[in-house]
Amino acid sequence: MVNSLVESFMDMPPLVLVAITIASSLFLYLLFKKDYRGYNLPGGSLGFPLIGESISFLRAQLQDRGDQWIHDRVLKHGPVFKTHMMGSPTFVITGQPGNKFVFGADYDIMSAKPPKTLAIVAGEYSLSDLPKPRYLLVKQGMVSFLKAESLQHHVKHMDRLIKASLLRESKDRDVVQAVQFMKNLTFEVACCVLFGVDDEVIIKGLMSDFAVAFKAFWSIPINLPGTNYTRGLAARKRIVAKILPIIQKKKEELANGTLSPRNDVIACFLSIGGENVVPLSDLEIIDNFIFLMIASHDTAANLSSMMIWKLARDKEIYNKIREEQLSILAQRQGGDETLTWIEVNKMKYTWSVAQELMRVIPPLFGNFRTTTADTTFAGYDLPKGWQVFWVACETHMDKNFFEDPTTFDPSRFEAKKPIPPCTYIPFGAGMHQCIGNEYARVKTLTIVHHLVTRFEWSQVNPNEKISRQPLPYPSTGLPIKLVSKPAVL
Ligand code: HEM
Ligand SMILES: *[C@@H]1O[C@H](CO)[C@@H](O)[C@H](O)[C@H]1NC(C)=O
Ligand SMILES: *[C@@H]1O[C@H](CO)[C@@H](O)[C@H](O)[C@H]1NC(C)=O
Ligand SMILES: *[C@@H]1O[C@H](CO)[C@@H](O)[C@H](O)[C@H]1NC(C)=O
Ligand SMILES: CC(=O)N[C@H]1CO[C@H](CO)[C@@H](O)[C@@H]1O
Repeated sequence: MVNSLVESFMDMPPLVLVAITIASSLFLYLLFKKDYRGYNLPGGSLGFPLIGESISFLRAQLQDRGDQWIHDRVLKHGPVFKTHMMGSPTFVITGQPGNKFVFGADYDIMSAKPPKTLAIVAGEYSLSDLPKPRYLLVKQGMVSFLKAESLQHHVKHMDRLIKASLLRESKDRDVVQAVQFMKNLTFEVACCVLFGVDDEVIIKGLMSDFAVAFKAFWSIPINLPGTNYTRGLAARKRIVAKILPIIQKKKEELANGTLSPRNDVIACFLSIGGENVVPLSDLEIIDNFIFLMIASHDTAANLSSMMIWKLARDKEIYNKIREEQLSILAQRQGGDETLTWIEVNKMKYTWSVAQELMRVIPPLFGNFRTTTADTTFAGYDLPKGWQVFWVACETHMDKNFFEDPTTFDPSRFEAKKPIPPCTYIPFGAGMHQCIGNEYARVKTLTIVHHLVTRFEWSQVNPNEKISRQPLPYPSTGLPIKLVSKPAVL
């Protein structure tokens, strides 16, 4: 068949051959690229049809050259350029004006819908898939737990869990895989504190279900037995089956007054109501439970393990942090065995180290939006349906905003001069800005507090490489020797 086709090509007059070649490339062109004549698009390459520049970008990330990949194109094309990633034509928008544009865009211009695989595992009602009015309502439910006024009542609980977990881990193992340990700890704290689920058997079960579900996000959505995607869907079913009875129980406890409406995020969801407000359905609660678990898990666990990494390598910073933490203990007025909200807020230097770490190595490299209408930015046309990719590295490493940007200097966050808006964006900004930043701060500071005051640790592989895929990725999972030492006070 192929042979005869080739033979018949050979027989054709050259002019016909040329015509066929032109026609077929035109067909391919129309198939893969819509016609954007008349649009003033920025510079950049759409790469190969379908795969575009995805592979080149992912390879750069793996070699920890993601920042450079972006920067090379900014130098060539300016702060806005076009490319093709994850199956769609994409605008990469960088720089302060660009960040302001993306973070300021409302639903009529851009949606923050995640990739399809995430929507299927997290469910059709998860936060970023909701229409704006419902989005605002569900987010209000999350914020009523995550805002500082509520969160401060959970510091003791968080502190007890973290201290116990660190002590257990240091007793049980000679070498601790810090990345996995911080994931386990983050998950346990999220179940107990964020969601008010403290049954150990259920937590263990959820942990293994989520581990399978997390794998499905990066999978190709093909529903065949044995694929990560199909396993992810099955894991979602098991998660739903575990959470439904918990929701039911919380409903009863809220009704008979044994559960406070601010006890945890699920209680907050169940307490949403009022005039003209349709309460959240069980499915809406479950989908957003899963969504929050996804939004909070890797990012917060990453920050904690990166702090462990940084403090193991930089004795000067370690000593300053230890000094700050010990002085907090020294000022403690007897009695209290656990950290308090006031004490957490005194950990200014420790947090400035975490902030600087997130400047140099942001847990989230960037994120996608999709344009919902034709729009313009910086003189360029952005057609409807394109992806927009914002990235943190360009402004984080811009010497106009951060003097001597390659130097690790936590004091830039203690300076009186405020950081210009939309230049430091580890938590994003604007409407979709992270609402878990306070929770992440309290959790990270509590872990560091106990680590520096009660433990000593060192890296087993001091030369371990850290790349991105796309989160910061220590190549051997950051093994550490963790030993507890006698309490100082
Ligand atoms: C160090 C830890 C964390 C980092 C670096 C981080 C980073 C981010 C970033 C950059 C965004 C904005 C995404 C965008 O605009 O495209 C975001 C959104 C969000 N984060 Fe976080 N996050 C962290 C922890 C958490 C935690 C602990 C929670 C929940 C308890 C959480 C919940 C959310 C939610 C719900 C959104 C979506 C907000 C919206 O779309 O309105 N995050 N996060
Ligand atoms: C994390 O939790 C899993 C499941 O409970 C356990 O098998 C594993 O050993 C834990 N890893 C670390 C480093 O704590
Ligand atoms: C499933 O996920 C694992 C771990 O992320 C990965 O190594 C494996 O290649 C994936 N399998 C498929 C078929 O994508
Ligand atoms: C309230 O409801 C919960 C869940 O049904 C039940 O376990 C508990 O005993 C009830 N408490 C009171 C005081 O009625
Ligand atoms: C530093 C760190 O903890 N990196 C981890 C961040 O999360 C991803 C995804 O789970 C891991 O692969 C990294 O090792």
